[in-house]
Amino acid sequence: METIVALSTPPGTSGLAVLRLSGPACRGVAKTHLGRGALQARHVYYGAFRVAPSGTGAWKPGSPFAPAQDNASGEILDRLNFVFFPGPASSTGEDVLELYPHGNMLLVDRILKTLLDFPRVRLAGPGEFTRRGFESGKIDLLQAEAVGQLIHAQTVEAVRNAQRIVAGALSAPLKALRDALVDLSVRLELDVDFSEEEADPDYASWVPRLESVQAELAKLATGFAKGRDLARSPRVVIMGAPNAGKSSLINALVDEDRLLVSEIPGTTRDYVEVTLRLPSGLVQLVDTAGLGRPVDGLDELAMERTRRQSETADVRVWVQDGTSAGTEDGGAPHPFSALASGVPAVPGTEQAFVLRLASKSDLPGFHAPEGFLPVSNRTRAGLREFRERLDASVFRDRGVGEDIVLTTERQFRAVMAARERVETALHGMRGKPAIEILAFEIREAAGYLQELLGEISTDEILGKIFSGFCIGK
Ligand SMILES: Nc1nc2c(ncn2[C@@H]2O[C@H](COP(=O)(O)OP(=O)(O)O)[C@@H](O)[C@H]2O)c(=O)[nH]1
Ligand SMILES: [Mg+2]
Repeated sequence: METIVALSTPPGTSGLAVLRLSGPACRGVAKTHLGRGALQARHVYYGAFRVAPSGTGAWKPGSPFAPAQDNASGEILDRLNFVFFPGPASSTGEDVLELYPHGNMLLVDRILKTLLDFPRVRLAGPGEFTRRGFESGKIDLLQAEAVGQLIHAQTVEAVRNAQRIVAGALSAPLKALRDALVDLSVRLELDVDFSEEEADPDYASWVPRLESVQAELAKLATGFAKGRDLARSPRVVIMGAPNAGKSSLINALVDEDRLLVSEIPGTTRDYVEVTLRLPSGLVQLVDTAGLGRPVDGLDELAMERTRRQSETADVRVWVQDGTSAGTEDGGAPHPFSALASGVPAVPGTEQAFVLRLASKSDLPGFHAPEGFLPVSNRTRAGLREFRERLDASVFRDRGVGEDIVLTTERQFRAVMAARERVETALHGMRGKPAIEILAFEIREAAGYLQELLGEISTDEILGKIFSGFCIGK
C-alpha cells in the first residue's frame, strides 16, 4: 500500500497549514524527518522537520541503513507541531501523520517535496483520504459523500444536513430498511420451499410490513426535492431602472469594486453574478441591465436578458433612485413602476419583489416611498438592515428542520429503484403471487439500498463520487 500525502488546507498564506499523510510510511517519515523513532498515539509533539542528511538518503521501511540515532539531521525546514494517529483507530484506518507547519507556501512546498521524496509516498488524489476511510469500513458511502458535501455546502442548513449524515443519521434508518427487506425475502424463500405442502401462504401479515418500508422510501424520495435545493446557493436578482444604483449596491455589499459603475444610464448591459456571504449561507447576486425605455436595439436585448434572469430568481430585489432624479424620468410614468408596488407588469414575472430599496439616501431631496428601505451605497447607511432582511427572506423557506434529506442524484436514484421494486412486490402480493418473483423483487430492492450504502460498489461509481472532492480530504 502506498502512503498518500496532501496539503489539507488551501494553498496560500495562513497562520498554519495542515499536511496529512496516510499509510505505512508514516512512522518512517517521523523517524527520518522529525527525529522520533517511537511515537505515542494522538500526542501533540513539537519538533524540527529536517531534510534527511544528504548521502544517506531517506530511511526505507525494513532498510538496514536506518539512521543510527533517533534524531534526524540536516537542514531544518520548520519547527512545528505534529500528531500521530496509529491505524486502525484513525480516520482512514491506516497510520496517519498530521503536520502543522507555518502557513507559508514557500516552506510548505519544501516540506511537501521532501515528503514526496520518501519511498512509496505519493500525492493523494481528490477525496483519497475519505475513500480510504470508506474502504477500510470506517464509514459507509453515504457518510463519505456527506464529508464532501460538508466541505462544499453553501448554506448553513446544508452544512447541518451533511453533518447529520456524516454522523450516521441517514445510514441507520436505511440499514434498518435493508434488514427488513432482506428478512422478508428470506422468509419468502423459505415459503418457496414449503409451498408444495402449504398451498396458500399467509401474505396478509406481510403486506403491512412491506407497506411501511414503501412509505419510508417514499418519504426519502420526496425529501430529495429539498435536498437538491439545499445544495444550491440561491439567486438574488437585483432589478430596477437604469442609474438606480444596482451595480453600486452590489459593490457596496461585497465591499469591492467588482462592477462597473457610472452616471451614464445603461452601463450594465449584461447580467453579472457575484457571490455574497450572508449569515445563513452564500447567495449569487445577479446584477442586471436597467429596465426602462430602450434607446437602442442593444438596450432591448439587455432588458430581455434581465427579464429572463428575473424568471430564474429565487428572490428579486427592486432598487429605485430615492432622489427626484429617479422619479421624474421626463415626466412619463416609469414603465416598470407598477412592479415596485408588487403588481406583476413584466411578462413572465409572476412574483412580486421581496425587497424594495430606495437608494442614494445620502443626497439632498431624498425620499423613500412607503415600503421602501432607504439605503446609501456611498455611506452604506441601511445596508446592514438590508443584509438582515435579505438573509431572512432568502433562507426562510429553505430549511429542512429536523428532517435529514438525500442530496445527490445517485442517492435519489437508488431510493427510487428500491421503491419501484417494493411497489412491484406489493402489487404482486395483493394479486396472485408467484413467490419466487416476489422474493426476487424484494432482494433486488435490498440490493439497491446496499448500493446506496456502498456495501456493493464498483470502482467506476467510487471514482465518480470521490473525484468531486478536493485534494487533501
Ligand atoms: N450619492 C450616491 N450616489 C449613488 C448611490 N448609488 C449609486 N450612485 C451613483 O449613481 C450612478 C449610477 O449607479 P450604478 O450603480 O451604475 O446604477 P445602475 O445603473 O443601477 O447599476 C453612479 O454615478 C453612482 O455613483 C448612492 O447610494 N449615493
Ligand atoms: Mg449597473
